[in-house]
Amino acid sequence: MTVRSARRIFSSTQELFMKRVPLLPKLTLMIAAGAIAAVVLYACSATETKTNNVLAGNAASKVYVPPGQYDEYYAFLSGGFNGQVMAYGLPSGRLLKLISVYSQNPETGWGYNEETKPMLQTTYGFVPWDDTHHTELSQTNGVPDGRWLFINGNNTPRVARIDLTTFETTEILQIPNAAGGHASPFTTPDTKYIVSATRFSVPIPNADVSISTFKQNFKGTLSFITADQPGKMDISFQIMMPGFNYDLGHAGKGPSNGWFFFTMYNTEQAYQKLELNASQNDKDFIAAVNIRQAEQCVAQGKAKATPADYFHNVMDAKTHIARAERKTTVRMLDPRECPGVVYFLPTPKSPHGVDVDPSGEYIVAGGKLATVIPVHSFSRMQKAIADKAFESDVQGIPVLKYNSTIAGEVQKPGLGPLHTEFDGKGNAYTSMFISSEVVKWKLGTWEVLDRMPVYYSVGHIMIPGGDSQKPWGKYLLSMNKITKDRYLPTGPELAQSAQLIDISGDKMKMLLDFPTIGEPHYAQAIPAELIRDKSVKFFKLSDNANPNVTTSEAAGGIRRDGKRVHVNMIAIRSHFAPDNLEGVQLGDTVYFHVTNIEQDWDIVHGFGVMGAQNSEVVIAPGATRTLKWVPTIVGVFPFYCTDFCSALHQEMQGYVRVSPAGSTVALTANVSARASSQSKRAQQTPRSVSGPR
Ligand code: K7E
Ligand code: CUA
Repeated sequence: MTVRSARRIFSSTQELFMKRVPLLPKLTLMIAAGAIAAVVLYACSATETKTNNVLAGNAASKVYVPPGQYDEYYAFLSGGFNGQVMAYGLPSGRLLKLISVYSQNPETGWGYNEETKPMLQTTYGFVPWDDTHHTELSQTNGVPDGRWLFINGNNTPRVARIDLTTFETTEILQIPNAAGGHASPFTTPDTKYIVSATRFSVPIPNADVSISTFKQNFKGTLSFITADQPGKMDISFQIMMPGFNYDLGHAGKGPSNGWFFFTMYNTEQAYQKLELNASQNDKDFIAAVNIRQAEQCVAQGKAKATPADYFHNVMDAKTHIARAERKTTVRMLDPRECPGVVYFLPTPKSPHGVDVDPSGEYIVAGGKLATVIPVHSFSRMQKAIADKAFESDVQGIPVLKYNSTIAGEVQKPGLGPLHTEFDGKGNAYTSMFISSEVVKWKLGTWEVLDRMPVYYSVGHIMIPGGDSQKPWGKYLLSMNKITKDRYLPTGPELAQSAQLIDISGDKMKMLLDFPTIGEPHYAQAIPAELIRDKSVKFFKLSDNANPNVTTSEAAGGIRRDGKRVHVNMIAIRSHFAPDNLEGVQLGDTVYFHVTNIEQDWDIVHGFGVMGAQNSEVVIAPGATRTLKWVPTIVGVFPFYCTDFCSALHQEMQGYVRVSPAGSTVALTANVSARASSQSKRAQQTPRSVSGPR
């Protein structure tokens, strides 16, 4: 009980007295009522403290993972405007790893070292940042399988694949004919396709036109990307759509498998002051895309080969070097040429999320300005299509009647419904951005069952597997945009937060509150055993096909190629070899190719050189990483290991001497006495790799 509700008792006690004993002097009454209220208040606060402590104790034990023990789930939270992905353990909320995707990361050298730079290549050149919104686990038969994690790039539309055996980004595909890859990278139940839809309509192909020609010239596209073969992501086809804003998507499943649903807003086609002008229509749409029909039309040659400009970047599994390939065409489908490929379902009002329940029958929209949560029925939609229950047509796309597809509406759910997840037990949970709560309701009866306040302004919520056919419905994670007074102040900018809620019982229970990095929009989670045991511990040195690999100390060295100087170097506890380099001249570009020749789990070395206008690199055991360095002044510059790897980590260092251009100092690479003696021993045995190149 709170002080406020105790006050309510106080005043009602007062009223009671007033009614029953109207003749008593008012003052006596006040004193009597005050005394009662004080007792009530005291008793209440005492019980409250006790109950809270008991609750808190319970909650703590439910999220407590003792030192040395593993979490039950891996959770992958998007990093929002930091452009990366964070892996957390649940229920503890422990941060396990920041996975570099679209943003350069000086902590590891991602996007700074030569091997990974091509991953960030786009038609706009090297793009060192993006905005990630939605993580999506690959699925088999509609269930997350722990093979890959996909993540969208929202700003420069891209999709990325993260390999969950290494937790490394292995592939990035740019999406052409698009602007704002927001409805992405949601998967079909077999991971045959992931999708990306334009958030912002633009001229397609993009062109220099007046913005006021929006209605004539601006279009949207829906991209279907083949995703089930690592290294081979590609745009299978695009569908040209009217110039609206496309927001979110989810695949059908079970009976609706083969369909994809996308929300859209700004059907008003406003191009200025959208806040006002795109909120006029009472209903916008969900687009229902028939994938099989699209595939058929593509097979019949109805998709036009359309010029497109985009990059496909792949990290080679053997060399650990990324290559970027430019592509020039896509197949574009016009719904007018392929009847039955898209239908519009009217949906109130400026819908945001669209979520399909585990049975595949219900399609739930989050109408952020709507007063209800509208739920469409897939079977009713099919009947409406068969009956041609159309109310109109938008650029060749039939609009179904609202009443012909709607299954029900959740009444008075709260304010600002955004996203819905499912527990697999017939319940749905919807985030309410404006009223800052998670609302639990029942599929089929649409009744609200429970509410949980969250702090504050929740965006997405996530149940492990909660958008799949088999949710693990034990926990719900609420990802909140605003934390205000929740944590110790850290200046004007505060962390976003995640809150873990127990949903195993009838009533939701708040368990844990932890700050997050960047702004997680969506997240995915999966039982740890589906990933844990497949985790790679080190890269086999014998499999390292990087042309600049150095597999033994004896193989290290230095060589000049015009103005380029290549250093082949190994790192092992606790030295580099070679560790003294001379003969570098001003005007040279130096490439340090460092191979970590350790073959042991978690033995990582780093490499940094003084004055480098780059970053350091971190090198996993068995891997080779190349740091480019352009010296700007003459002198002697130390380099050192940046990862505290061993007792003699501080000894893990070397020097590189830079002489004036045209100097006669010979190009030499010395190794330390210890490395040198090891080299001699190594030289007596046959070497798999020839000396410095
Ligand atoms: Cu609602 Cu980008 Cu999915 Cu943010 S999005 S919350
Ligand atoms: Cu190697 Cu520190």
